[in-house]
Amino acid sequence: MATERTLSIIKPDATKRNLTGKIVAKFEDAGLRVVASKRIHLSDKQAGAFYAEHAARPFYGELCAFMASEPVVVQVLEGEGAIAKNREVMGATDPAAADAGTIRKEFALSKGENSVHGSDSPESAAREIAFFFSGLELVG
Ligand code: DAT
Ligand code: MG
Repeated sequence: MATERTLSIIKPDATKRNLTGKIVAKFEDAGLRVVASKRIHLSDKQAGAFYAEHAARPFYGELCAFMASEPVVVQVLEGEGAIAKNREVMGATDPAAADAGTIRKEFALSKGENSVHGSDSPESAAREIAFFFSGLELVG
């Protein structure tokens, strides 16, 4: 499997509860490497642009407001099969359905406040990394 990069976001519910380090440790323990990282506070508009693919879903307004409610930590993770590996470490969207040991099982509060975002395909990863980072900020 090829070395890949994926976009990870530690969401407001997790930064607020001071869980950034514990979440990054889960990714690092799985063999993923942080090659870019920053803490930012999204505006409602920026959150809306990032999640534009979900604009028609009933929870879109709530999702954007939540993502803009507190700071987030956006990171690029690199490793073998990083896109799938990151999703595996995150666990299912709904923490009630997430496997034991996953970030969402251990830390997520609900389907909406679920602690982490991870790109779901190579195309999403490329778009989402470019949304937050310039090439200069990716330090492999
Ligand atoms: P994922 O984050 O696992 O890729 P997704 O892309 O389907 O899940 O949805 C994006 C985010 O939207 C998700 O992390 C939390 C929120 N969301 C999804 N389904 C929801 C629902 N039924 N109710 C409230 N929020 C939801
Ligand atoms: Mg998704």
